[in-house]
Amino acid sequence: MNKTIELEDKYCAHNYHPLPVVLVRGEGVHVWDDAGNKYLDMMSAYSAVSHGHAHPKLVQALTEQAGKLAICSRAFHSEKLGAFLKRLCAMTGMDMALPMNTGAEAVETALKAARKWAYKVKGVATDKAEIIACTGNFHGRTIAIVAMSSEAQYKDGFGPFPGGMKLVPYGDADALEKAITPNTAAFLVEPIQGEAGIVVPPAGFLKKAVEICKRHNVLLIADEIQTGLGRTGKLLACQHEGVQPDGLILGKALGGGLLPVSAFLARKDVMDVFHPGDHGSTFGGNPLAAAVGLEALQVLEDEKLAERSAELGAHLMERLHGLKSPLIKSLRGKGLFVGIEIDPKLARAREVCERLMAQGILSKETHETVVRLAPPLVITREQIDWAVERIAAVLKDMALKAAS
Ligand code: PXG
Repeated sequence: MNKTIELEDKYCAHNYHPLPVVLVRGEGVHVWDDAGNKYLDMMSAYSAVSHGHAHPKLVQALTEQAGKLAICSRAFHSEKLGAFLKRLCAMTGMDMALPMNTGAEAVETALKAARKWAYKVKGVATDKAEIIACTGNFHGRTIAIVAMSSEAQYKDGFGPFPGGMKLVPYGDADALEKAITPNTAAFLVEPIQGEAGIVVPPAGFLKKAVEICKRHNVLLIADEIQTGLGRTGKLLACQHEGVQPDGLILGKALGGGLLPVSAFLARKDVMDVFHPGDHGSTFGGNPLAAAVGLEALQVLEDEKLAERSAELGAHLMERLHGLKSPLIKSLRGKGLFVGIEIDPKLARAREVCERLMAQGILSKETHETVVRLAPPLVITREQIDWAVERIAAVLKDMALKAAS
């Protein structure tokens, strides 16, 4: 075993099963391993690297701010936090934002906001508030969040769980309406389920869901940690259906591929439930995060990353449809957020990823059957074509093996 991997294997908890490659450098859409091999990154750290690795403008914003003031905590004001959140609110059509670091923290923030809004504004009786989430959801890994999971492994050994969570089948608006009671605070939903395997709900689902939520005075909170900031071909995936959520959760790409930066955004009447001391985080909204986040939004607009994702995602999908491999059971996604569902009778998605790695493409399977393709949004058409040729060769080889 490679010495670096051996060390990690010995001292790092085994809560992941990485592909056997040690990455040492990244630039744009490429990463390099410790032996100097170059790979096309078709995963972008689960969409955290939408801007590409080491984007020069983002690295400059980071280093300039790091040399000036990196961390000061929210006990004090800092120069760029207001400007960053103003820009974020203006771009997403929200009134206010609460900055955090990781996705799970921002989801936790959303849950707390929804509950407090239910008690203080909607008038739900103490401790009766309910949150409705969807089967197949992935919102992170805290205890409150895995309490909402329909995946047995995410919960196994971590109980007891907080109550007040309900699940409805993803994509089923009627089930949502049936599940709502006078105690329902919020409906939490991913516009496209990433971890579930790039699952796109039936057309019109989000639009119906937002109408139902409005009718019952329930907050629709969109978890766009993975789908947001251009990944699916619009700034927000909700915009494919013209939906403006009451609450919005962003993370991953908000940190420009350099830092963990997340935020919960909402209408003013929701955000106003928070008073000093109710909620927070030492690092949330730190000067470094604000400087990088602000520049990440600027680059997103300047380089038209959402538009690129729409155009190049359509091209990638068209090319993949052209492969006609027996291994491909279905192709799903929007923009540069694509899942290739592999027929489990013929091959394992993990093996596809391992073989792609040998061809210079990094990706990661999800749920044993789906190969995820979500490259940095700065990828070019030529680079996509290069990747599709290799994907075609790998699938062809594996189809021959499966047939023999
Ligand atoms: N919501 C969604 C939709 C996500 O995809 C989270 C919340 C949680 O974000 P944080 O920053 O707390 O991981 C995610 C995360 C992993 C992993 O390595 C995480 C995600 C996707 C795939 C793997 O645990 N998404």
